[in-house]
Amino acid sequence: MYNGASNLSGGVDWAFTFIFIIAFIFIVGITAFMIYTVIHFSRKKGKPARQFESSTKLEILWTAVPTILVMLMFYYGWVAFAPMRQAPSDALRVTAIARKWEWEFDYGNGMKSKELVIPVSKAVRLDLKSEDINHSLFIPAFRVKEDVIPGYNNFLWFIPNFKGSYEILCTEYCGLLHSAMLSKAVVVDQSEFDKWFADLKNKVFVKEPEGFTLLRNKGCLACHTIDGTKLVGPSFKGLFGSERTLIVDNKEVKKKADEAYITKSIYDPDSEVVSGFNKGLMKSYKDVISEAELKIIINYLQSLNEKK
Ligand SMILES: [Cu+2]
Repeated sequence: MYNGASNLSGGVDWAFTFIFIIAFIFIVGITAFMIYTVIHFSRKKGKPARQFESSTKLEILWTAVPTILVMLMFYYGWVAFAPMRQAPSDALRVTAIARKWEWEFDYGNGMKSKELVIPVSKAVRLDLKSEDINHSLFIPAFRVKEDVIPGYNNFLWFIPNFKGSYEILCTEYCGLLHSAMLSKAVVVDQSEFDKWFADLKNKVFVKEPEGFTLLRNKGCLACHTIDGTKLVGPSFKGLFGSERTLIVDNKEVKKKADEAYITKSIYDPDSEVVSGFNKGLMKSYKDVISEAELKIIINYLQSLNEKK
């Protein structure tokens, strides 16, 4: 018997195969019939043209056959689709968070992971949440895909059949680094999962600096790193107090990265862009980051320089 990577993949594959076979038979059949007609009924010398009236038999046939085929396609599609909307109530529930441009999996109680680690042969329900714009979560091997829309509670579920690592993609174009919005579903034994889960729990108690939490939750780390890696925007490493070369009105200007500079960079990012980076990629965070939060972030950036 067919055994796909998830409990849902068999139904999807069969619906696809069924539609494909019918489409294939029709394209070959219609093309062959067309070629035959062109040759057989072409104008020949001495042969008068014949006129045909309607044929009830033919009309019934070409109405009934496509109707049956389309209803069968609908049936197999429905049989595959209906279970996708009925998640078992005892499924492991994880919130999948989408933001520009990363996935995060929230196991509750502050336990978050960049990869979806799940036990094999157990139902998993992903509640889909977007923190900014429309995304779409796609796990090709499991044949599951759902849109992740801000303000709308969507979900998907599946039971992974085998251990292994499977790709997770975003399939709704969401901006510059859309193609890099990737993660993995790692399917492991129950015992291995329990161990991983316990580790995750322990990590929650190691408190991260408040400034870092803010940078992450506001989405800053999608474009800026704290380890010196250059992404869409400059890294935060060594930023505070350094001399920056900026492009202001097409002219190079040198400026020290102090409190006022960082405030301006966050609230009015396009007015001064660091040389070598592009204008228009960052919106103003005036409505997103309050002044109190800004203070915490500035203190954190300052602290990045203190520890070596
Ligand atoms: Cu996306």
